[in-house]
Amino acid sequence: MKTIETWFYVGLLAVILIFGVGMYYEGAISHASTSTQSSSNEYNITLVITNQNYLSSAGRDQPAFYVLENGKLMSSSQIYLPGDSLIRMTIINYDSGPGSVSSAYSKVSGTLNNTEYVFNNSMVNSTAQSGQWISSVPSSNLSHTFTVAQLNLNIMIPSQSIVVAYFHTPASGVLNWQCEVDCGAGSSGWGGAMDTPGWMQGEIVVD
Ligand SMILES: [Cu+2]
Repeated sequence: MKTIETWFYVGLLAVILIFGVGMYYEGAISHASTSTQSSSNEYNITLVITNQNYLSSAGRDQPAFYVLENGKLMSSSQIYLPGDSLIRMTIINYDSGPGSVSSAYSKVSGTLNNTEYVFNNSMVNSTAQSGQWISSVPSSNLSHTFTVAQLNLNIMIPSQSIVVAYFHTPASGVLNWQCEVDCGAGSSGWGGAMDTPGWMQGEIVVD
């Protein structure tokens, strides 16, 4: 009786060990291979850029970023993201270009492999799924950027396109986002939307 009981517990321990190690390996493999796919703490957010927004301080139409939430366009003056997470950001841009950007922001940075996926370039309403990974957008086709200096994050947005980019958030904090393309009002292009929160700049609240 005693021996049978001992063997039972030895067997149980073996099952737990084998199963546990197997699960650990499976977890490690799926974590490594899904860095561009879904993972448990991946968070999806979609931004939309439109170009027919009347801004009184500019006296004319200006482009603006919105956060798409439950089918509604919400203000981008404060964008909420979870901390310590892989963010999958989709940006749907109905605006055209081109605009100029300083050389500091002429490449995609701060994203997975310093790249971003662009599809439907110049065909924002197309449902075609083909696209490509890119590391920069030529200024002749650049419309806006979504730039967060504190994260060295620079997502470049071509005219009338859909962009998908992956990046990680810090544990917590309040960051500033800014478009770095001179798409606003005034002689410099840095007035109007460019210096108005919820248009071409704002905060990212990470917690
Ligand atoms: Cu812009």
